[in-house]
Amino acid sequence: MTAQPSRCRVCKAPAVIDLPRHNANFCAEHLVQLCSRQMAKAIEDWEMFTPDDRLLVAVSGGKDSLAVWDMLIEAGYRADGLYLGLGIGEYSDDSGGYVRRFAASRGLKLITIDLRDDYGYDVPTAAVATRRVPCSACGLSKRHLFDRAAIEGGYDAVVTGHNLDDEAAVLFGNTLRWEIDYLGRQLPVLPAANGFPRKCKPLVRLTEREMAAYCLIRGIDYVVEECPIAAGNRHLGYKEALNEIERRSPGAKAAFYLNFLNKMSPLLAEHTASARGDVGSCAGCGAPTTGDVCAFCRLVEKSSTHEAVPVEIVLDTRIRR
Ligand code: Q46
Ligand code: ZN
Ligand code: ZN
Repeated sequence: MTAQPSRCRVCKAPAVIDLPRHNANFCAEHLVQLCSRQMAKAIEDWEMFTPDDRLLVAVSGGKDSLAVWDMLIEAGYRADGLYLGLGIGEYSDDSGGYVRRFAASRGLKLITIDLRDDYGYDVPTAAVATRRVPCSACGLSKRHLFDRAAIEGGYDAVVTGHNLDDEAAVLFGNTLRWEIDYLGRQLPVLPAANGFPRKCKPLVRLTEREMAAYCLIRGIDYVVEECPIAAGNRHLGYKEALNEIERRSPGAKAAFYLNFLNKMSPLLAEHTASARGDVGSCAGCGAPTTGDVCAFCRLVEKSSTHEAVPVEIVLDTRIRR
């Protein structure tokens, strides 16, 4: 007996992807439709933004951020891109190339900031200068510069490409340690407050695999390699663990995250609101901060005066750990 080719649930054409969590297969056209519908549902359910809003999409050159930018434009939203050059060797050079080519091919506006050119440091140097893991200085730089670009550019919201796998992995990590403050803030949309812009994650209902298929179908080229200094990152381990659970129980990952949002988040809201401290302005850059000088200005001061560190040194250090 020969196996029947799988068919699209909607139109019965040959399928390009099977999605066990939906217990269905889809052709290219209907997978793109499913992705758009899931994004629209997240935007609507969480009241992220409206077509009148001006959006700033943080694009890294990876599949998720390029896909969300593409989907927003296709859906008629006004969305510009923001690329931050992190100075992580060849990986950053390649990532920047994908972003620039994507923006140019679609005639989209792209804002570029480069840590080395504009602030005198890069992520490997900051990691050594602060004696912290690279992701710590990297994350701080991203948060600060995305917020600032959005406020200064008059954008209504910052959009990031975090997907269901990313959010479920973070939730898993925070739950393992019962990090109540982090859990309270783990929402697909954070409203503008205290000088910070609104932040939205329209892809939280879509998986990594679905986004990779979306990019393939839409002809979006993206950087496939992971960040070289992410190796050993705890989230990668959580993703693997969740993938194993998903393999045994399709749909478990989405249930874990989406039920958290529906059932647990409301219970944590009160705790989150009372945890907010007083916020003033940074003496250096004017950004909102609870101290005199914000963490980003302190990072710039420490890192820009440090001798430049090539990415290989940070890689070597990680391997020896
Ligand atoms: S935080 Fe860490 Fe990423 Fe920065 S250093 Fe690489 S892995 S790029 S999302
Ligand atoms: Zn179809
Ligand atoms: Zn500052």
